[in-house]
Amino acid sequence: LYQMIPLADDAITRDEKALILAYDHGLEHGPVDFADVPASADPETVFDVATHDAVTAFAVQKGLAEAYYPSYEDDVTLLAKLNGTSNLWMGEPDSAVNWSVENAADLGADAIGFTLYGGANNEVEMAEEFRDAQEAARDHDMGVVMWSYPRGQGLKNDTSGSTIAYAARLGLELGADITKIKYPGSADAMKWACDVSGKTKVVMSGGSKTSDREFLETVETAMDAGASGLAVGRNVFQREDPTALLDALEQVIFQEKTTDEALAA
Ligand code: FBP
Repeated sequence: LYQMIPLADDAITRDEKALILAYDHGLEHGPVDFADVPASADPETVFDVATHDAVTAFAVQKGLAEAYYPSYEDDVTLLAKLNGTSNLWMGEPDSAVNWSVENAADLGADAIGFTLYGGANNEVEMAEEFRDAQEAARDHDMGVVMWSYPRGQGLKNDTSGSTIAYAARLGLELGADITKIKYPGSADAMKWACDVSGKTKVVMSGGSKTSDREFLETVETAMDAGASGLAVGRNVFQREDPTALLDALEQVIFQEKTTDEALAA
């Protein structure tokens, strides 16, 4: 008898696709990311944005989850970003593990997020920390999302096609359900990164803010190349009207509409 086996990432996807809203920038970049739209410094503003239908998961660090998630648990799917480091850190790329899987599960998180800086001097330690988190997440039936960002002394261009394909493959090799990669600059390079990811889904990282059209076109290209969605922060919360862009992203990611169709709607 055929039986549907639930995937670990079911809770953070819809129709096998994901739109992860990321809001760990206060740690990773500092308040400078909130300067253009000061309301975005208030976590409640962005938790409200995360209640949009298009958002399949909201990625935050522990402090925001503890303080704000209890008021939103019926409307927001929590992705616990377990590690992260401030931009004040000037050493070799590394990421402190700020949050345990057990604590995240107690708070009601459906998935974990974990950064791996492949190629950094600390890659070995980070991979071992990822192992612990990945195995604990499996024990709690939580999805696993890897922020796979090769960087470090030896990696001058961390968005070349070969580096990004390697980043994508690391997610599959180490047991992520979803790997978040930077856009490697072309449809062909994105397709190769998706092709080498096997059953692990690939989502594109949003990056610094661009125009509506430019951003949607890149997302459309990534989706056509085989991506399963997007993990985006600044391109949403740095807009005066994040809802309008999420409406358009919903069409491009979940309804297979073109950028022109999404902008015309
Ligand atoms: P953006 O869409 O704003 O790029 O956010 C995605 C993200 O991965 C965040 O989770 C994280 O804070 C940030 O990018 C890290 O960016 P970087 O390390 O490249 O500066």
